[in-house]
Amino acid sequence: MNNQVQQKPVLLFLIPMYVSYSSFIEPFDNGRSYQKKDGKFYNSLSTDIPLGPISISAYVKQFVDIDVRQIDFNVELNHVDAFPYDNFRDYCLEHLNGIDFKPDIVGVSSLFSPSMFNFLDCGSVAKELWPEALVLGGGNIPTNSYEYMYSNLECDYFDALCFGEGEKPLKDLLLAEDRSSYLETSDSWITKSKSKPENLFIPKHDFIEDLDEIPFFDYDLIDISRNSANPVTTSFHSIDNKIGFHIMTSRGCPYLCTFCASHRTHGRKMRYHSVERVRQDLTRLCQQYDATQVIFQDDHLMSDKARVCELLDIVKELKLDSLYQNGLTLYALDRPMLEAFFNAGVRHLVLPVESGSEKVLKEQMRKPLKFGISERVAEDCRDLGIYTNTNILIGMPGETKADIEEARLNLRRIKTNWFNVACASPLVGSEMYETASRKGFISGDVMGADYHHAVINTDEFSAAYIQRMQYIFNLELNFIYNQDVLCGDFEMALKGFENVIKVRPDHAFAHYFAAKAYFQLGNIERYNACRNKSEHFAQLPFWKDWIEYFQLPNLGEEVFSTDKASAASAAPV
Ligand code: B12
Ligand code: SF4
Repeated sequence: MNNQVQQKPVLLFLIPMYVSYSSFIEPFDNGRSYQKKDGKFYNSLSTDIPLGPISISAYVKQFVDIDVRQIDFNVELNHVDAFPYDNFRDYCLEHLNGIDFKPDIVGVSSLFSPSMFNFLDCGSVAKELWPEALVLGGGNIPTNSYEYMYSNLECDYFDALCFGEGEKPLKDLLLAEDRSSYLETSDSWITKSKSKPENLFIPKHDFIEDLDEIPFFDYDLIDISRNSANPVTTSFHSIDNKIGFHIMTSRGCPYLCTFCASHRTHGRKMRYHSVERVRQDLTRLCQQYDATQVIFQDDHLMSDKARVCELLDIVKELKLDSLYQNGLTLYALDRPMLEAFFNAGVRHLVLPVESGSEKVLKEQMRKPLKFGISERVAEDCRDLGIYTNTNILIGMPGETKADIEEARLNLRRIKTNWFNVACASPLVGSEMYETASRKGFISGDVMGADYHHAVINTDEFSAAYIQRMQYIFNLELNFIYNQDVLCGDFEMALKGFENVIKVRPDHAFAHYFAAKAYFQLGNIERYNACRNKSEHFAQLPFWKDWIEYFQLPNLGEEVFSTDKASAASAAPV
């Protein structure tokens, strides 16, 4: 009798570090960072559950007996005590050299342009270590940049790159008798030879129309306790380090926002999981994985309001906390809808206001949104007790300095709790990228375009101007004209300031405004502590400049008025 056990083929998904090596080891001044045991500061890495690979895994396992594993370098790197490497590749090589299995297929998955070179490193290390393995790439990066990757970067180590969603293309590849010839003939796989311009190959999406055909995602691929130290979700106001499970109940978005690249991978047509299926998944996450919180990642959750109400009922019934990381379409958030969110326990929403200029919203962003709606939604949320973050972009091609000044004034009317102000980034795959590159507006590294660094120079403004204005907006909207302070909610304002201090302990403005809030609350001990810190950090040249720019008065001089409203009067005109 032959006792030899037939080994299943192993498919290994690799998730590269999402940020570039340089921004990992030298985090931006205005970004999130954390200190490792080696004493150095590193950029924060998001550790959201990668839904692409766990969806593909669940789908292909229906057809093929395969052992799927996954290494998410963002999770791994959040757990190392030091990073003594000169580049990501050396780390990747050492890590993968140490694993105790040999994959037959390696699937590198990446969604974000800044991770392009780490994505390539994963592919090249995989081929070096396991030359026999089929090395594949998928996600937004190869979907949008396959030509550039094969022709300019000569990434021969990738046997093929997947265009768009990967469930069906990978299933068909795994089932193919001759995988090499399948890759050469499939419409959704791009190989080096197919990508040569003379072949005129145009890849096509191979979507699953009814998302219920994908079984319950393979959450077993991740170790949730390691993923849960997620700097993104822990920054949510209502989060108390709970274990959050990401889900996506629909795919696609019909809108045409010029700065968005999502449609390139998922298309513009809405596709859904049925409400019943969402109920089953959420119930299973609660029962089998002890989930207490779910994080919806849908691009356009609000496309069907009646469906959203049903989903909220399920969330409520299962007593789940729920987060909506992507901004929800504002026009759909009328008062009854916001009440439905509140009744389902939602206490935090992200508002994609994007601009304070109607002209920019309409002409530069093609966003179907009236500024008045944004004002109303923020006010309703405050009234109901839903904390809001508001996303703002500045520096779109076609935006003028006058538009930016108009936005700067108008945004002071949005009664949100916090603003996230970003420099418009030309995401590869977006219309904005096409426009900006056609007009020669892009300077610097678009692959690194991650909303922290301005890279667009137009006839109207320079990237340096946008970079500076982004920080002015940030300081002005979050500190000088902080809406919690203006509304007299000093406790809430303090949460925001303390959050900033947690990630930037030398933030002189956060200490300054925290001191003012403590004073208003009558906590003189904390007032003194924050005031001392603010004065200490105000000596740093960086903060000296900004204090001078905003002409911040010395704390002791104006704060000793007991009139609460005086906090607002400290704002310079
Ligand atoms: C959730 C999400 C996040 C999460 C993290 C997601 C994660 N870990 O998976 C967080 C909040 C961290 C995040 C952050 C950011 N995000 Co984001 N995000 C998304 C979002 C909304 C959903 C991703 C998702 O889960 N999709 C669902 C799954 C099922 O699809 P998928 O991951 O694409 O996988 C499918 C295919 O890509 C493919 N595939 C994927 N991998 C593989 C591998 C193989 C081998 C194969 C064959 C196929 C394959 O098949 C999968 C199944 O169909 C997308 C938009 C979107 N709809 O995809 C934007 C998106 C990816 N984000 C985007 C951006 C710009 C950002 C930020 C820069 C935004 C910011 N302001 O900071 C940051 C960057 C983070 C960083 N550098 O650290 C852009 C990226 C475009 C680009 N070229 O860079 C997108 C496309 C949105 C947009 N507006 O265009 N994001
Ligand atoms: S930004 Fe959001 S609403 Fe606009 S097209 Fe992209 S997914 Fe749709």
